[in-house]
Amino acid sequence: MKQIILFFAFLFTVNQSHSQENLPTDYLSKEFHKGRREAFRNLMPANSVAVIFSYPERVFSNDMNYKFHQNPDLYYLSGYKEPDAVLLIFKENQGTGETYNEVFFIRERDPKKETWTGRRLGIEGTKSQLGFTAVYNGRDFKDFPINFKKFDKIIYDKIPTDLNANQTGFDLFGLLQSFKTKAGITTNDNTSLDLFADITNSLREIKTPEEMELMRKTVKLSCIAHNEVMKAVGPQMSENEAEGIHTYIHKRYGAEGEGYNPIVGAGANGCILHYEENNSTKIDNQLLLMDVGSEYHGYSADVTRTIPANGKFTEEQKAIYQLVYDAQEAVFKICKEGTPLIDLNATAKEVLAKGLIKLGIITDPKDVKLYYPHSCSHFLGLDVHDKFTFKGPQSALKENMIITVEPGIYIPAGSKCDKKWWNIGVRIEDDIAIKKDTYENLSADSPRKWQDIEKLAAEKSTFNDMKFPKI
Ligand SMILES: [Mn+2]
Repeated sequence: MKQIILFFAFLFTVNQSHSQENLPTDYLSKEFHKGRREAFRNLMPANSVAVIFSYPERVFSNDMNYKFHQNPDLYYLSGYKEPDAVLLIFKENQGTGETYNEVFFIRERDPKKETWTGRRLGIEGTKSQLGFTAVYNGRDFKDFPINFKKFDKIIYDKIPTDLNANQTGFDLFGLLQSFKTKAGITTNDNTSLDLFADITNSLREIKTPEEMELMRKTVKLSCIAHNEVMKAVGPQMSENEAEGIHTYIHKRYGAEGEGYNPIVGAGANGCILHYEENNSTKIDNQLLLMDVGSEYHGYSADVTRTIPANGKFTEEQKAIYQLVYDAQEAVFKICKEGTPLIDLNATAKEVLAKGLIKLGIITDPKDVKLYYPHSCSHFLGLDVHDKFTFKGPQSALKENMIITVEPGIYIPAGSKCDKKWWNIGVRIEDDIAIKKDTYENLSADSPRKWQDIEKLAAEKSTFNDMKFPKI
């Protein structure tokens, strides 16, 4: 027992005397986050306050939580990556004497807990690393002198309703309770949701140069992962292992993880749009559809490649693949500022319908939706399905937006067409930065032409030579 106590005493000392070393140096800067708060404030109406909470922690199993993921809006506005926090942004300066226009209530430092669950930034760290001036511990929110009732508008997002208080009472649940009491919110008053969404949508849909740099990085390293799997994959490999190569490479390049659950599906599984089991033990001589993208410092890539496990497309696979490729090329051509958002999918659909008719798979162009049931594009950034403004048919692409272009064709077994097409599922997805008169394909590092994929598949991968003991 004494040894154990000594051990913890040792950890405690280490924790107290050393801040963390060898951290990544390319996080978003505090100036970035400050700039985003200023932009947010500019869009707020007069005499208003915005209240932005961290995401809740969620149970994985018994006393283990899922790895915490910050609310992307709070991360965007602050850079803070811990739970149990609330940020207040005021339109006008508050207080007398030393005035302030933002206050941040964060998770209190607790050396004992930090020994178990990791370092906390605390008040000092939030001031020095994230550039805030008015920072308090969460416990101080309850009695902090803010008269919410004096504001014409309180701007906040959806409030989670399924949380329980922990022992401290100063966690997210406690902060939410204090907010509701202070602001006099008795029901789930959602009147400010539209305004919160309008502001965050209009900011986040346009990427700043700093964000663009992180987007380039997350997409680039995801392409490296796709390319390595193209080389490594074979009929004997499992879906799970193919996924593992992706996730290994993401981490190898410093990504925190994936922006969404990877979809790695062979043959029939490739025809299931959000297939996430990835548990087929043998890919066999089938097509492998991989929709996998890393999350790097909060920013998600979203790249899909479809490859033949044995390195060669069959004639039927090639025909479908080429059709999806052509649809993607047609959409790329209109990727520039001013193109109405609704034109993207209309273009993809038209090419796919014509092609499916030509191949004899459908006769009525309307039936394209049987084999192409989703849409062509979404915004990309801190969320894989990122925030954007849609105000009807006039909403158009703008410079520095990032969208995906991802047509696909999925022909499950039993479809009303020649059997030779069954179990072919193809999606090609790239991440596109919109410019004034053109576009930039951020995922151009991973081959899209079937000829280029076959060429790369013929190369050997480092992973082919890895040997592990049998179990
Ligand atoms: Mn996507």
